[in-house]
Amino acid sequence: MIVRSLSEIKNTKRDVRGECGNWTSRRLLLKEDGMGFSLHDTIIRAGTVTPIWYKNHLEAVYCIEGSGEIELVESGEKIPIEPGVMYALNDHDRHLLRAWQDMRLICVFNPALTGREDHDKDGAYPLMED
Ligand code: 9YT
Repeated sequence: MIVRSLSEIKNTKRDVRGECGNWTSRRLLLKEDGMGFSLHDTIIRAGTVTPIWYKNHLEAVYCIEGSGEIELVESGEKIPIEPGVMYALNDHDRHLLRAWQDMRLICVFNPALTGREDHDKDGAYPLMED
């Protein structure tokens, strides 16, 4: 069994700050943990807008703190995000993520991230080999 707490991964390689400065992702489970998905406790900074397009991954996101919105690029639809709301990018949906307040999001990625992935110019993560 794996038991891991947020406090023990702070300031380790599992604590990743996006180059854009908009988010910090604390990666509780990674590919090396063998679960078939990765699990992140992510903070999105208030006042930021992050373009995201996970072409290579599926992501489910559950908001537990703060507020913001998703804007789907293709349709223009805007979806409010607040504690208790989950969204799943089951169609690799290209979107803008806006945070009105600091948002704390629990994120699950399939396939699992390997550790240090950061967004590329399109807001995607590459598929990494170990
Ligand atoms: C919601 C979202 O995708 N935010 C960007 C960071 C990402 N969730 C991660 O690596 O934890």
